Amino acid sequence: MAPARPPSLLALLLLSLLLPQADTRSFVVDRDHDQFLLNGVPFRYVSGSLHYFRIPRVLWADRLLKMRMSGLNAIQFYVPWNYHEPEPGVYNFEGSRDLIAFLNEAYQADLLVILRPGPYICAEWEMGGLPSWLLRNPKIHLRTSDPDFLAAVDSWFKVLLPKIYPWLYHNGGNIISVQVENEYGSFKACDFSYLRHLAGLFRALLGDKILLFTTDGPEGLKCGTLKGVYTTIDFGPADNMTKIFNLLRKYEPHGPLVNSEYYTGWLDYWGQNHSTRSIPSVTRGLENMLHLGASVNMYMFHGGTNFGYWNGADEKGRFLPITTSYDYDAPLSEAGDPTPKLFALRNVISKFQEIPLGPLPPPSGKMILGPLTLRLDGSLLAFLDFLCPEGPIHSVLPLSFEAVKQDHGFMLYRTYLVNTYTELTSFWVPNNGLHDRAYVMMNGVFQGILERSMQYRLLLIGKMGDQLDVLVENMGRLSFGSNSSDFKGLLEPPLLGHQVLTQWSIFPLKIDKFVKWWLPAQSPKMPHLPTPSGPVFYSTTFPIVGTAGDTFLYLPKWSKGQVWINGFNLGRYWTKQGPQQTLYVPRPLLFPHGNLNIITVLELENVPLNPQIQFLDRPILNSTLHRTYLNEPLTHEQMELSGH
Ligand code: 6DJ
Repeated sequence: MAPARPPSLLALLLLSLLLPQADTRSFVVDRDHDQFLLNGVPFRYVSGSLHYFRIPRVLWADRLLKMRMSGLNAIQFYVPWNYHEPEPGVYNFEGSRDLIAFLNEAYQADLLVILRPGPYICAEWEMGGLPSWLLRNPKIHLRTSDPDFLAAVDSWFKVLLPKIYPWLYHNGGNIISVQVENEYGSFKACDFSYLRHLAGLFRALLGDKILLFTTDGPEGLKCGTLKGVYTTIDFGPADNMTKIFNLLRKYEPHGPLVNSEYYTGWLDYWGQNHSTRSIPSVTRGLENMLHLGASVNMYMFHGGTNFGYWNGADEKGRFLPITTSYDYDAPLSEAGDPTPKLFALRNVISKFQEIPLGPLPPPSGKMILGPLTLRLDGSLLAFLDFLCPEGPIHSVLPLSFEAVKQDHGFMLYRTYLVNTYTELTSFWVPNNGLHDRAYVMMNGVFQGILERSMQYRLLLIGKMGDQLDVLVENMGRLSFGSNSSDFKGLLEPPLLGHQVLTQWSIFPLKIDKFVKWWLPAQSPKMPHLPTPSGPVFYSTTFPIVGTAGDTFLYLPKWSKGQVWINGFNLGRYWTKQGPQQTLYVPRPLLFPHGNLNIITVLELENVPLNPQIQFLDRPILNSTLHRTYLNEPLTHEQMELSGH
């Protein structure tokens, strides 16, 4: 690897004029006294995680202020590589991807920064933050010293790290430490030359002064730690703190104890119960660690939202995609409201360090609207020419998303039957080769779904020449639990009876572009579709009288799909599966004062008889109940269920 070019003297001079005096600033480990020193003075951080990529940019300052007012003196966050390098060599640091603006806002809020640039971040984020274009080379070994992986990592970090260099604490910025990889010890490869390569790269691009560290769970310390890189650990309130810190001491005998991820809550999977962590358990654990003098980062302090297609997934015996909400039962709710957990934690923190004077901003105003009736725009198949204007790719065998450079979303696979099937014949994808969910149509008529990790088969009849369409949904690439790459699409040719289906036309769909361009008024009045409908677009326009507020979109009795507000992809809903029932709609997405807003829904399975939606003033994240709250106030029980 070529040595990095240091920033020019002029740049450093300008920087030292812009930022506070750099030469007195230092953040180091004091091994003699098991503590950190900030500018030579004993220091401990009480930090919280939030992810700028899960929060609309206009709300960053609000969340940061609330975190500072909660008594935190630092924040910790990841940098997702796939969010910033959408194509090899193409970088995006604009708008909600403006990492430097975020660092600056943290600076304004008087918060230090613990930075976690990966390259792998886990975080329940699509592919753990790695760009899916890496998989265009199907042989690549992610998170190892495979030269192809390292070359991509090196060129990314040669763009990213010089940007953050001026923001290092000793250069006058707010970044006090930088994490190398993420829970690497939990990954089976255990490739020390990869970890060493990363540490070397960080040193070359960031210099010798910055504190580098690793984070692992107790079982990951063996493969996740590296000499010369400070070892920290992660664990939650239910874990045995004494035992785990004693174990940490075997790897890092001297220096401050650090829990880099103290879990205030936990993530949610579709189809499982909503996760919570009780306030007493979380506060007790924090108090114990602060008593020991440990530095702590709370994961998450504010969770945010997996907008668009950005959710990750885990593999635990089966494929488990993460919900759109990343509320995490965190102290600051998904909508950025202080919760009782926040006040309880702030109270604990106040026993150990000063809390800034002044009140915490109150919860944001919430908006109730609707019910609104949506109008059918048409079935997805009817829009194929718009969704895939370049036309299909032809291939004897189906190709993966990665092979045709479709990163996210949906692809349609089409073939025509070469035989006639008069009796019900099973249709399926062998070897779990469907990633992740398929919506099957014969001559445009919806036949049902197939799903990854499930032994589903559909029973079809059809005659020679009939058109078979398989719409495949990528439900988010694995972020944890698998040691192999998560390709998407039809990874094996489907079978109809004993017949291997070949001769495919593959349509990569640009649905987000289409939604931005398509106006609901363009659709003529459409007749009702048969039920279940299969993939269909519904939409409507609606004005907001006066100002807009944060709100929660509820799609009662809708099944599963994707939803956009004013062209912004809010994410996936899966009312039928739960536990999440509402989608957070941040107020900046809405047009106030009588202007028209557009909502577009892609329902994948079945539209309710009454195709209505409603905007609620509270989230429902913990229910799979198939009842409608339309026009009714929530019952006491439902309020409790939704954490209110
Ligand atoms: O570093 C990880 C976080 O990004 C640690 N962690 C969190 C986030 O993903 S699940 C939730 C997880 N690690 C997987 C191992 C859990 C036992």
